[in-house]
Amino acid sequence: MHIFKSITALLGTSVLVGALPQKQQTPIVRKEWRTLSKHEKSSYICAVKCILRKPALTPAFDNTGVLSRYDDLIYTHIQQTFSIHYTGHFLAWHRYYLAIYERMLREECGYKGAQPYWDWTLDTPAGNWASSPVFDPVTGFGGNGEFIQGDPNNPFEVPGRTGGGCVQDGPFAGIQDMVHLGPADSVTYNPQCLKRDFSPYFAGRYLGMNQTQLTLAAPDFGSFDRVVEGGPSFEASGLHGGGHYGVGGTYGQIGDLYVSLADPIFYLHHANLDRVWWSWQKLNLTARLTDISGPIFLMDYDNLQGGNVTLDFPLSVGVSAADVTIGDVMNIAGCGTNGALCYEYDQVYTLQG
Ligand SMILES: [Cu+2]
Repeated sequence: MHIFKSITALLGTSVLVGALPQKQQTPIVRKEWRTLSKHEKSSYICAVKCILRKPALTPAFDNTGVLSRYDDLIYTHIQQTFSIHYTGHFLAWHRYYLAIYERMLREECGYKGAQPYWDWTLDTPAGNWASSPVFDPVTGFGGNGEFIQGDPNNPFEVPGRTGGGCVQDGPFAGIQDMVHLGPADSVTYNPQCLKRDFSPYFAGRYLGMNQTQLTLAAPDFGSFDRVVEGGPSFEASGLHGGGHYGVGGTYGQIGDLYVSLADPIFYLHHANLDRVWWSWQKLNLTARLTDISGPIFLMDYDNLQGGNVTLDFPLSVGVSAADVTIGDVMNIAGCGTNGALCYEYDQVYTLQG
């Protein structure tokens, strides 16, 4: 975070695309992937490919793996990994981050639509997982990686994993240097294919409507966030881990906490997490537009290292946009008057009684 502050000071404000993600007055509407037309799907994927090729704004360093605008975002996520997960601002940070990605696709790559979301409840139970339209080789993001034998004695093996190698089909198959960064926090150039390691079992267990309802039923933001994020172990997962490990398993990039966004499906998964948060907010909107809590520091739920975040807590996404506060992103349809964001969802989840 601090490194970007000094870079911004060095380069002046010209590298910033603007303080707010969208300047339009009417919210753009995010829709579910499978409801997009064929043309909308291909123009989204085309814009993703454009961002993957656009030169990075992050100043180059020795052996840099930060080559593209797409990498700019991965880099800032790597830098902040331990300060934006298992904290009170986890959802707010990722909400802002996603809006910046959406803006990059629109303003830098000519994409006309809104960021699509992936309602994974539609692809459960486990038996439906691999045939999700999101994984379609022609109208989606391609499917699983080829099967790689794992290590059954490794406690970090994701239960039910079925792949682990390079993706075999779809728009990102066969690209030897699709991913430049990682594994984990490595930022030196390391060309890799995109890997996936589906766990239909994991997805079925943590991404169904039962888990979504359990999440929506949380009485306050603090408990809501903890149900979404779950605990650090596989058994304690929530919706967040369900998507990461259901697609990424042990060996796929999206299962790697640092470089998870190297898989473009990350953005559809997180859009749906954001939609779950917005659905929860809408159950009692007036109160929940300002309901924020949870620790400033990683897993510091008892506040032994610091306090809880508040609405004026700053969020930084590095070179791609100016800092905002949590308060700026509480309303997704603020449109400049009530915050930094200006989008809506075509549908939200409701709490089933
Ligand atoms: Cu993250």
